[in-house]
Amino acid sequence: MLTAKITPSMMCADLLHLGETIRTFEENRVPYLHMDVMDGSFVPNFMLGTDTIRQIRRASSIPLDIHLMIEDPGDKLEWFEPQKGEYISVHAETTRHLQRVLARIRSLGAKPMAAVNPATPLSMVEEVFPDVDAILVMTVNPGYAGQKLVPQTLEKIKRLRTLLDERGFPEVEIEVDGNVTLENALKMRAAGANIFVAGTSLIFRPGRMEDHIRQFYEQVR
Ligand code: S6P
Ligand code: MG
Repeated sequence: MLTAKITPSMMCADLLHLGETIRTFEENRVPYLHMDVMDGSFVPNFMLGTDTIRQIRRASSIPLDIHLMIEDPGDKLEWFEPQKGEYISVHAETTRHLQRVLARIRSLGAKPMAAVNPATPLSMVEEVFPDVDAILVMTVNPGYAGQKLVPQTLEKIKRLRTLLDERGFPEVEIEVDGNVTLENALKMRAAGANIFVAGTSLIFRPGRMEDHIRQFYEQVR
């Protein structure tokens, strides 16, 4: 089983205390920071721009996990200056030449990830298993924080894990994004996910972030 990792969704962080939040994540050895990029077209919201990404990269030693919820990400990849060790995810729904874009992410030294919305079948990403480090299974419809889990995505995670293992890609990780409560994380983990986007349901819920991180690692191994 691949190691469980937490990736806090920075769009949920309190912007007025961003520096302290990043310090807390560094002290608690959070492995990635999830950066949501929304273009108001593919998803009904605007979020995190290129300057914000650049600034957070400068202020933190934690590699980024950049989730591009934008039309034609292949045309805009360089805007985000992908760095070695960072994950870059592009959606199967918006990327016409998915294999080409994933290969380009890899050639830039970053870790390619293909993302699918709840209603998108896994067949949309099956042919790019050799080109990815991870598949991102959206467990809510992208656009907002604070939504409820789309329940059938749990079974989808399980099917994906089986498919990856059967096809000879046991090292390809599964990231889950949306309503990752502790309770849902346990179910997602049992289904085969290993990278967990932590938003308002987990790390940014009331209480101390360090306690939420500890509790996550104690329970979701
Ligand atoms: C949603 C976005 C996510 C959210 C995250 C919020 O479109 O891609 O990364 O920020 O899901 O977490 P929660 O716990 O509020 O659903
Ligand atoms: Mg996201």
